[in-house]
Formats: sequence, C-alpha cells, structure tokens
Amino acid sequence: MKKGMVIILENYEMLDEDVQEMEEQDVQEQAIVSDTQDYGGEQIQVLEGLEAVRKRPGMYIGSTGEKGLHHLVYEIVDNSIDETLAGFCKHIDVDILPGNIIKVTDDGRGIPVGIQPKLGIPAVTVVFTVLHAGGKFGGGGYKVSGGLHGVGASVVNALSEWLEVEVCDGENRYYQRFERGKTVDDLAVVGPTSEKGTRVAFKADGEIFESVEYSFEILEKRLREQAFLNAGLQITLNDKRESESRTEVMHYEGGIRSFVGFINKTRGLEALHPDPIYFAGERNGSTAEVALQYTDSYYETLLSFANNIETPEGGTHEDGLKNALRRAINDYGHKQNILKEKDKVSGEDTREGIVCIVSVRLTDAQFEGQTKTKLGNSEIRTLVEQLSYEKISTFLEENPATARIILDKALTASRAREAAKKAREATRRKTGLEGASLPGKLTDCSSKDRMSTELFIVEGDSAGGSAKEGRDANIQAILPLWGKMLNVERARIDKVYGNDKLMPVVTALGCGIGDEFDLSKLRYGKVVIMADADVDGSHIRTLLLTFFFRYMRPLIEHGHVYIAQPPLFKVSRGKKVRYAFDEKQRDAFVKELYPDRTEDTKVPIQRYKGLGEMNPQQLWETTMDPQNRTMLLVEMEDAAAADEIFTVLMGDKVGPRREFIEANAKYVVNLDI
Ligand code: TTJ
Repeated sequence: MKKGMVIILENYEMLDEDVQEMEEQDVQEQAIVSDTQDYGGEQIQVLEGLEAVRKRPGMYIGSTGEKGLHHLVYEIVDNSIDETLAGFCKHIDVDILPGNIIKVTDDGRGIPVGIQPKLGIPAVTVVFTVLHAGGKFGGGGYKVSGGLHGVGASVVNALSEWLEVEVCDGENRYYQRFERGKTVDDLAVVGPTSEKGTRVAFKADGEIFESVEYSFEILEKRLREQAFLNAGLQITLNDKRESESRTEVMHYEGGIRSFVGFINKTRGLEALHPDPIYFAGERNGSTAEVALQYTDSYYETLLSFANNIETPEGGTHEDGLKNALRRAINDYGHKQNILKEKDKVSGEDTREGIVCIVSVRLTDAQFEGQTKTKLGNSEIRTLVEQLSYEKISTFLEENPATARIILDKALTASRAREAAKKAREATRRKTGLEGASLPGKLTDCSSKDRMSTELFIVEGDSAGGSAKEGRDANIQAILPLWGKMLNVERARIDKVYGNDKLMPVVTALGCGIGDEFDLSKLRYGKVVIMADADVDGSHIRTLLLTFFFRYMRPLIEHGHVYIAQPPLFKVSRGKKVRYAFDEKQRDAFVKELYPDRTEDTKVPIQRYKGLGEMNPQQLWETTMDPQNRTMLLVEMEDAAAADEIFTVLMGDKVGPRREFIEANAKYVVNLDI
C-alpha cells in the first residue's frame, strides 16, 4: 500500500479542518486511506488532480473566455480577503504587469509554511498543488469569502503558464515556483525579513485561455465591490502594462453605506434624505448588514451578497429585507394615520427609488437557482427580517420628516399603479375585446407561425415605407415609429398606458407590460429595432431598449430583441456590389474590387446617411434578408450592468452621463447621446 496518493484523492474534508488537527501527528489513516487499490506514486496523484483542471477548465472556472480569465484573479484575491475577515489583512495590492502578469500582495499573516503532516510537504505547497485545498489553516474564523466557484488557488496554478508564491512570516522570506501546476523547486528560504504577508504572481496559460488580456475596468468593478463589502480594507489596483498606466485606490471606511452613495452618484440619482439608513446584526454566528437610501428614481436597485458573493437571483436575505420593509412602512403609516385603515402599500411600492445593499455572512451558504446565485438558507430570512423590521421601525419613529418622505413616495407609487390599472382596463373596454386591436400603423405579416415571424420597429415614415415594400410579407411585419418617444426612465407606469408612441409597440407585441407581461402571448419570434446609425437613431434605440428592459425584461432575457445593422457604405464596380458596415470594411472592399487601382481611379462609394436613402430592394438585401443580414442580438448577461447603463444614459443628470460614456466608450459607441 502506498501512502499519500489516497490522501490526494480523498483529502477535501480533511484539509478543510482545523490546523490543530492538521498538526496532529497521529493522523487516523483508515479515515483517509483505502488499502485495496494501488494508486501509484504520490506525486503522480497530485498532478493528476491538477491535470483534471487543465482538461476541463470550464468545470472549475466557468469558461476559458474573458470571464474565466478574470475569475483567476478573484480566486487569488479571495484568499487575501479571507485573511481580512479573520482580522489580519488591511491592504491588498493587485498589479497588472507587462505581459498580463497578475501580482497580488497582501499584508496578512502569510500562508503557513510548516510541513503539513498528512502529506509531508509545506502547507503553502499543498494550497497550490492539491485540488480544493482551500479553507483554514489557522484557528478561529471560517472561510466565508469566495468567488463564483470558490475553487481555490490550485486551480489558478493549474491554469497558469507559471506561478510564483512568496510568503513572509516576519522572520523569513519563502519562495516557490510552479509551471502549469507542477512544482519547479521546493519551497525555500530566500532571505530574512521583518515583513509579513503573501505575494502571488502568475501568468494565465495562453494554451488554455482564448485571450490573456485583462480589462482594468472588469477587475476594478469587482475589486471595488469587495472594498465596499469589507469596510476599512484598502485594495489598490495598479495597471503597469506597456501601454497603460493607471492606479485606483479603493478604501471605504463607510463600507456598504459608501456603496449606496457611490451608486447614487455614478447614476445621477438624487437622494431623498441625507444619509443611508444602516444597520447590522448577528445571530448564531451569522451576520447581516443593510444600507439603504431612497432616491428620486422610479426603479429599485437592490444588490445582495452572501459571503461577499453577489446573489443576483436573490434569496432568503433579500426576501427577509423586502418583507420587513413592507411591514415596517405599512405599520408605521397606520400608526401615524398617514395610511387609512384599509390602505395598504405593496412591497414593490415601498421599494420605488430605493438603492439598497444587503450583505450577509454565514457558514455553509446554500446557493440555489438556475445560476447558483440565490441564497437558500432559511435561518438567514429570519435574521434579516427581524433585524430589519426592528431597525427600520425605529428609524421611522426617530426620523418623522424622512419617514414622511418615504411614505409619500410609496403612496405615489401605489397611486400610479392604481392609475395604470384603470388605464389598462379602460383600453380594454374601449376596444370591447380582451386583446386590444392591432395598431393602425402596423403592417402585419401573413404567417401565423409566431416563432418564425419578425417585427421590425422602424424609425421614421420613409424608412417604414421602404421596409414595407422590401420585406418578406410572409414572415416580416413593420411598425413605423416617429416623433418624440417617452423616456420611461423618468416616468411611472401610468404614463406608459395611453402613451401614443409606446402603446402601438405594446399592442403589436401582444404580451402586456410589467406584472402583466406574458411571454407566451408574444406575436413575433424576433423583435428588431431598425434605426439610423446617427444620433437620433441611437437615441430611439436606447429609449426602446430602456422600455423593454424596464417593462418587458423577459423579452430581452429570452433573446427576442435584435438591433438591425444597416450598412454605412456601398462600394461597386459594374454589377459587383459590396456593402460595408464600417470604414475598415469599406477600404477592404475597395481593394477587393479594384486590386490594381491607381490614385485617380474613381471608385463609386455611396455613403448612406439613413435608412431612408436606401430603396426597398437595397434595404431588403442589406438589412432585412435573413440570408444576408447581420443583426445584433441584445443580451442581458448582467442585469445590474444593464440597469446601470439605462439609469445613467436615460436619467436626467448630464454629468454622470458624460463620465459614463467616457469610461465605457466601447460599450456605448452607438449610443452617441
Ligand atoms: C491562515 O492561518 C494561519 C495564518 O495565515 C492564514 C493564511 O492562510 N493567510 C493568508 C493566505 N493570507 N494571504 C493568503 C493568500 C494570499 C494570496 C495572494 C494567495 C493565497 C492562495 C493565499
């Protein structure tokens, strides 16, 4: 029987236990060793563990695309954040070095370098070479932070061309290097030091990742979030790549209170009371923290986290808070006679304009839901609901002026909802039918096979005319839009009903809006926004997308919304015609059609200023023909990011909008507002 190898295979729980146990010499072998199988040498087993990661990286980090690449950094940084949670790390530096090397440095106690008795190698080596060898090495505290997958440093090591670790324990500086997960040298003392901390540098493996180029903005967003969630922790992101030079120091003594302020400021939201309402509590070792503030927005922004991991699907912590807020506001309103006995504001009404962060920490977090980002632990609902009800009630009692503002906001939201309901019913009565009749401007298609049909929402009457003539009448319907459209970011739902620009869209699609939305009633498989590539066109595109995002979100989530891509140039030579979507493509077509062109050869290039300039035949060929066209599918990978885009772009603050466009130029190139 060979010792060691089985430990590697069955080590997970063992390695997650306390250091005291790890340091016990009389390891109970039968608990970890199966003596009937021959597993081969120890080293081979260690490497086999990491080979599995290299064979199926997606299983461990989600993808080998941009997301997976950035995930490597979070996996490493999360270890330093665990040390922060244990109370020993105040600074984390993340450097992006030339060649897209990542270096993470912390001032914690340093990963233990002592020999791990079960494996006979240093604990730090175990951390980087044994799959799932995360967890605690010290007494006290528990591992609570972690990335989406929480797979640990060994996975990063396995997926790196090389990785170097340096540990300072106040006496010695230790160093070890790995290549593609394999140990290059044993851990060695490289000098004396009075410092304490851990430093890890790695280069993601170009054989594994589609690209190894990091985005400062992506790292910044996640690291800033971590700085907000861990009040007092200072995270410095430093871009030292050849072409870049940028440093962002993120340090918030106010923690999630500062997070709320940051969201308001970057989105241009006006707070309705001076400071966020903040409270924190603890029960049976779990903690909960909430910061919230009401703003002039008509939408809610609620971000929730469990163990520093965002939970976009919500869960028990969110439910607890929402229940508490609804109950506390209704109870206070009745007590103060602001609400009549029979009056009740809904949960949704009590959240209009709210910007709120809920952060909980617990052992054994259960992540559920489609994307495993919904918190399932029921004890957390009780903790958050009781804590929030008590604290929000007290706040309202002690701050009557703010309480009045919050109640007025909820009441106005409630009345708008009632008005919207009446408007909806009135529309129904007027038409005398359940489904309202189709809008007069709609030119419908003949096919009744809904999933194969397409609705083109076209800007302007003349383009609408061309589209009508050029379309495939069997599957393509045309709805022209014109004039100034309602910006739903600055209006409530009651204004949407009866709006002469938006209602034709609603009735043409047939699936209702808001709570009423029913995807199964959708009358077309694809909804295509077709507008010019100019400022007006991009404005109308953004307004429509904002509308779909706020009132018909499943339409986007299920991939029904597209943006048509009309060409900008036509290059021709005799009968040969090429359509180009940008300058680069135009120049390439010129080269293709006129290979031996000299300076004074005249090349017929037409620049389309708008859809209206194309004749029906051209519009069909370039933009509408399913066999030829290019269309952009509108995806909503990250609802929070989309929320931010719309709030900023369609809000009424110019400052944040300009800053946003400057910072995100590549995302909003076509939204040149
Ligand atoms: C564990 O308990 C004993 C003292 O040290 C604790 C520890 O492991 N601290 C620690 C780990 N601080 N920083 C790390 C760490 C930092 C990076 C950048 C990467 C990794 C894998 C761990």
